[in-house]
Amino acid sequence: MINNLSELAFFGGEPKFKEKLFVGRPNIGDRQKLLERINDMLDRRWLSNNGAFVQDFERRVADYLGVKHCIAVCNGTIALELVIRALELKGEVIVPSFTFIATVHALQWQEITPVFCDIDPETHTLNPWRVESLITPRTSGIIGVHVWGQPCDVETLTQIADKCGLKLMFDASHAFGCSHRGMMLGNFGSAEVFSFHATKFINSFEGGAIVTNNDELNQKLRLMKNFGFAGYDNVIYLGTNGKMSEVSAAMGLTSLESIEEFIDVNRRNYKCYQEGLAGIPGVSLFSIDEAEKHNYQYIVLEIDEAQTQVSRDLLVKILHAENVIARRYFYPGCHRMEPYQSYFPHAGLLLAETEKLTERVLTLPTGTAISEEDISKICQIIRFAVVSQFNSQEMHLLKTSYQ
Ligand code: T4K
Repeated sequence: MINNLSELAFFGGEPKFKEKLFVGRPNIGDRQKLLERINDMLDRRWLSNNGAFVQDFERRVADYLGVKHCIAVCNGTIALELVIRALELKGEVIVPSFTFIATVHALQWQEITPVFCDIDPETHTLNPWRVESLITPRTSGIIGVHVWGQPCDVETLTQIADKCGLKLMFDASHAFGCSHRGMMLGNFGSAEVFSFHATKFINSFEGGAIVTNNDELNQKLRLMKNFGFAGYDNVIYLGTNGKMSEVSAAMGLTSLESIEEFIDVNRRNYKCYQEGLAGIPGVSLFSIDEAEKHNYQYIVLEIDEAQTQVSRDLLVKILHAENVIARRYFYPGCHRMEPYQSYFPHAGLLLAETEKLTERVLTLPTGTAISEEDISKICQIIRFAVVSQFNSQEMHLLKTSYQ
């Protein structure tokens, strides 16, 4: 329990945590099993290029999602780039600004113009009605992002794409293990992309996957991720090196085998946060539809400064001082980062909800590295910071201190 302002680390108290608590601390899974796999891989001397672990990982991911094909790759960014190229997107592609920068870079890297679309403030995903208003003769596709594992409005986006002859793909980097109307994400659009980066729900150190129910696209992507080779000495596409290594697949398989445990821990953490934050004015926890499958991988808060008195940014400072390394995903929005800010300096005018959200949102640590006790302490810090009403001198100190 915190009773006095001087107990906050920001005002000179002992930090509530000795070690830093990070958002995105990796889940490890069965370490022994991983080491056995790595030994097996070394004994077999097969380290990359569509090895046995990669093939097994692809099969198991596809089975888990109920999707026809899974193509494992070296990271989520390359996965996005490969799908964009394989679908022959060009000209303009509609994409949210409220996403990790990789979604947008994957377009610009191929000299395709990202057209930033606003989001629905409830779901944090593309607002389909706004999508429609941005379509021009140069538009070739739409990329939806299931941010926090929250499904996009896939039905409306599919209708719009079909009606206007556009390609539709999804960045499902956050959404492994999540469903929409009973169907696993991974089954929508022409293809969906996952990230298995260390910070993700399922990780392969670095890694990613493309999943699709389209046989032709699957064939094409398999060749494109391996330089375009269609057999020894025969290149038939412009390809790249997108291959997943065997050691990554070994971690991916081990991670996948612990998926139920990870979900249980994340769900427990989510419930603890729900309880610990209940009733704090102006602090709301992003809600998860419990009727669907979910990975509970992100603990997302929205801070309404009009009610909390402390802004999101001051709260982040207070938490960091306590060694709780909360993050402002996805501040300030891709449209305010380079090169997009210079290319489209007025993009924000059409992104009112994105701009509001990037000022309000913060994510907190969860996963297997966090205990219920940790969460209870984090919630106490937030509650105290909001209800204690700083005087003007304290507020000045908070505002002017270096973070
Ligand atoms: N699309 C979306 C919607 C994405 O969110 C991402 C990635 C992608 C596409 C691209 O997928 P990849 O190409 O990455 O596969 C992190 C991750 O690096 C990034 O993968 C992720 N999204 C994004 C949401 O978060 P940063 O810049 O915040 O990373 P960083 O280094 O600050 O690490 C995040 C936290 O994790 C830190 O607080 C420390 C902790 N951490 C990190 C690593 C790597 C650990 O505790 N252990 C670790 O090994 O981007």
